[in-house]
Amino acid sequence: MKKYTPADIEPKWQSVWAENKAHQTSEETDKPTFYALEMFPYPSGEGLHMGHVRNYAIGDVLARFKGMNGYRVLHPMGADAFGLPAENAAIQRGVNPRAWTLKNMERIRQEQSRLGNSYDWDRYVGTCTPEYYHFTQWLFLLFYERGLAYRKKGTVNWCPQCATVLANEQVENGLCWRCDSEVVKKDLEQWYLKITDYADRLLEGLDELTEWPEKVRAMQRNWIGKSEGAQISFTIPELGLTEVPVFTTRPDTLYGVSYMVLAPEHPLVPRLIEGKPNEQTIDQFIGQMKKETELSRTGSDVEKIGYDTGAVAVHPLTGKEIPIWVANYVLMDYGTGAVMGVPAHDERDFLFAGKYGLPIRTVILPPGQEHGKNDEMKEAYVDEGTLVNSGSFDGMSKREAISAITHHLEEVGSGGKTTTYRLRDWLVSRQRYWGCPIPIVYCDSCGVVPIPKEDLPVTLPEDVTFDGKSNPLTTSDSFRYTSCPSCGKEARRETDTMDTFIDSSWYYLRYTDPKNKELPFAPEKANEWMAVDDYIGGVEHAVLHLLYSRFVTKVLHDAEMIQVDEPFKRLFTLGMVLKDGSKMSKSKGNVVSPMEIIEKYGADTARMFVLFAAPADGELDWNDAGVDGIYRFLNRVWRMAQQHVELVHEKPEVKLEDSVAQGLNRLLHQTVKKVTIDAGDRYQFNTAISAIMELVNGINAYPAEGDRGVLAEAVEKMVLMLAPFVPHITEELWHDFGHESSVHKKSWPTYDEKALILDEVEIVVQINGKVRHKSVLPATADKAMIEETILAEEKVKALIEGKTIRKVVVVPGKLVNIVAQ
Ligand code: ANZ
Ligand code: ZN
Repeated sequence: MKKYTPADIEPKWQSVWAENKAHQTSEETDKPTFYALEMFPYPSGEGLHMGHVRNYAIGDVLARFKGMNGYRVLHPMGADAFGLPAENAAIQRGVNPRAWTLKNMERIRQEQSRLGNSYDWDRYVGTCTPEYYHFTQWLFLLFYERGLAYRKKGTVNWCPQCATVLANEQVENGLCWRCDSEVVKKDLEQWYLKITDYADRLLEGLDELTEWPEKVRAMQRNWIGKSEGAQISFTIPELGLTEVPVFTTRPDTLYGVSYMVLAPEHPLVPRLIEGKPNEQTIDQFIGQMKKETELSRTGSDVEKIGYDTGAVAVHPLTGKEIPIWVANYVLMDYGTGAVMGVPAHDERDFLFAGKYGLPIRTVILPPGQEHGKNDEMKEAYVDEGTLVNSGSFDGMSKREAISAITHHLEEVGSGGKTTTYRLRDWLVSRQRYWGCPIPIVYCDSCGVVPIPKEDLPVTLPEDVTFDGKSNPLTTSDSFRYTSCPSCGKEARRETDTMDTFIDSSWYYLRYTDPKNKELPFAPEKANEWMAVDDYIGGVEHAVLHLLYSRFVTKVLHDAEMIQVDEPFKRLFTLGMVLKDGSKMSKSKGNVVSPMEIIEKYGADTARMFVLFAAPADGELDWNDAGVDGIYRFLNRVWRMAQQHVELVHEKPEVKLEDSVAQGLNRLLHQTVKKVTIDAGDRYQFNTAISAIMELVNGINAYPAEGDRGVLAEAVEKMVLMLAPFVPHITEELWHDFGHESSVHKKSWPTYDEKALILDEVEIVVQINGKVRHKSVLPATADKAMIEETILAEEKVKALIEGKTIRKVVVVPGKLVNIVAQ
C-alpha cells in the first residue's frame, strides 16, 4: 500500500494549485458571494508563529467550506508592512528598512503557502508599497477635504523608547502598546483625525453588530464612553467670571457641593493662585501632573492629592461660597476639566474630603431613612434615594431631581443638559521614517497646502540617516524642501508619517480592487463584496484596529464610496496559543516553530491540531502528544481510504437492506449534519473534527461482508468532509479514488433528516431499580406498547416469577422499571 508522506504530497499539491490558480477569486457572478478574511500579519523577522497558524487555519476552513457550499469566495492576504521594527533594524544593524521588510514579506508568504492556505495571491497587498500608500494618502486627503483631518497643538502621549507620539488607544495602562515603556506627556503640534464626530454612530452601530463577540462590543462602548449629564456654571467673583462650568452626571446632588476642583492644567489655575500662599506649591504640582498619565492620576488605588487655591466660587443656586481646589484626580481632557465636589455621594470626593477635612453634606437619603447621619458615614451613598437639604427639590427621587434641577438651571441660565465622551480624536502623526508620508506641505505664503491628488504618491526618500535620535525624514533635504503646489514658491514638506493603523484601517477594501491605479477601489467592486462576512483575528485589536476600521468605513460611506457603513459583519476572536500554560515567547524559550512542525508532520497535521485541540475561541495549550495523535489519525484515514480505493471507484449501489448498513448510513448522515453546522456556522471546529473521527471509527468497525454501497459512500464523504481541514491529504486521496478534478471544487455533502431517525432503540429493563435485561424495540413504540411487549418477554417473565407486580414505570425510548415483590 502507498505510504502517507506529507513531505511529498503537500508541496506537490501546493504547486499544482499555484499553477492552476486554484485559489483565484472566481468570476461566476451568478453565485452568492462570501468574503472570508483573516487579519493580515506584520512581517516581522521571525516568520509565522503558532497564533498565525491557528488564525489562518480557521479562516481557511471557512473559505474552503463556503466554496464547497456554492459560494463565490474572496479570501485574500497581505502584509501590514509599515512600522517600527523595520526602522529599528535599520538603526541597530544598518539594514535598509524597505529591503528588510520585503524580505520578511516574502518569507511569510512562503510560509502561508506552505500551510496550504487558499489565498488569492493575485490580490496580495503590502501597505508599504507606493501602489498602496498612494491611496492611504488619497484617503488622508479625503479626510482633510471633509474637515476630518486637522492639525492641533496639544498635550500628547510620547513614548521615549519608540521616540514618537502615540494615540490614546495605543497607551495601555500607561505603557506603550508596542514596547511597554512608560509613556510621558509632551506638548506638540500634530495631525488628528476627527473620530469624535462619529462617536454616536460608532456607538449606535455596535447594536447592529449582533454577530460580534459581546466582549468586543462592550470594550468599544467603554472606549467611546458616552456619558449624559449636565454642565453647571459656577461664579468666581475675584476673576469677574460668571460662567465656570463643571460637568456632572449627578445634577441632583448640586445642594451637596462643598468645594470645587479644577484639573491642575486648567487654564484658570495660574490666575487663581497668583499671590496666594499656595502659589509655589501648586505651580510645582502642576508641573508634576503634566508628566503623569491618566492612569497614574486616576487609578482607584492611587492616593488623591490636592491643594486649596485660596480662591472661592459661588454656588449657582444657594449663592454660598465654596473653596476651589486643584487635585490629581480631575483630568483636563474630560468634561470641562472642572468638577463639583459632592463627598456624600461620590466615592472619590468622599476620600478627598475625608483626607483634607472638607465638609460632607448629605442630600440624598436611602429609601426609608429619615435623617442624614454624616458622622457615621463610612462611604459615599451613591444609590437611589430621596432628596433632602435641597430647597424646593426636597422629596424628589434622584431621577426626578436630575431633570428638575437641570431644567431649573437652564431657566436661570446657569447650565443645562450635555453629553461628553471619553473618546478623543485620533492622533495620527508619527515622528518616524517607515510609514506613509502625510501629503501636506507648509508654505510661507499659502500656509498648510494639501498635495493635489494627481501628484500622489509622495514617496519615501532614500537619502536619510538613521541615528535613532530624530525623525530620519528630517535628514533628507530632497524630501523636506519642495515647492508649494499652490503658488510654486519654496515650501517645506510635512515630515511626520501616518500611524500604521491608518494603513490597516482600509486594506480589506483594497483587496476588492487591488490593482486600481485611479482610486483606492472602485465603488462597484467594493460593493460586490463588502461587508466582510467573516473576520478572524486576535482580541487585542478589540478597540484599536476594529474601531479605526469602523470609523474609516463610515467616512467612506458618507463620501459615497461604499454602500455599507460597517466593515465586518461577523467577527471571530480566537484564543491564544500557550505552551505549558503560558504564552509562547522567545524570552520564555517555549516557542514551537510552525515550520518545524510542518517539516516533521506536515501542514495538515499542524492545521488539524490547532483546530482540534481546543475550542477556537479558547486558549490552546500546545501539546506534543496531541500533535502525534493527529498524525496517527491522518495515517489511519490514509490507510482506510487506500484500502477502499477500488470500492469507491466502483461505486456500488447503496441498498440499506440490513440494520448494520442502516446504522452506518445513519452515522454518516449524523456526521454530515454535525460538521456542516459546527464548522460551517458555529466556529466549533474541534467538535466537527471529533464527529469525523467517530465516523472513521464506525467505518473501521463495519463488517467486511456488509452492504458495500454504503461503505463506499461513507469513505468518499469522509474525505470530502475532511477537505477544508486537511486540504493536501484529501486532494491526494481524492485523486487516488480516480477523480480528475480537485476535491476542493466538489460540492459539500448533504444530509437527509429522514436518515437520522432511529428505527429501533434499545430499552433497558430494570427490576426494582437494578438493570436486568435489555431489549430492542421500534423507536416509535409508545408507553402502552412498550409495557405490553416487555412484560410478555420470556426472560422478563422468568425474572419476576412468583412475585407480584406493584408498579411499572416506562420512559419511552429508554427504560422500563418494574417494581415487584
Ligand atoms: C458631581 C457628582 C456627584 C458626580 C456625585 C458623581 C457623583 P462619568 O460617568 O465617567 O462621565 N468628573 C467630571 N469631569 C471630570 C474630570 N475632568 N476628571 C475627573 N472626574 C470628573 O463621570 C462623571 C462624573 O465624574 C461627574 O459627575 C464628576 O463627578 C466627575 F454624587 O459630579 B460628578
Ligand atoms: Zn504656497
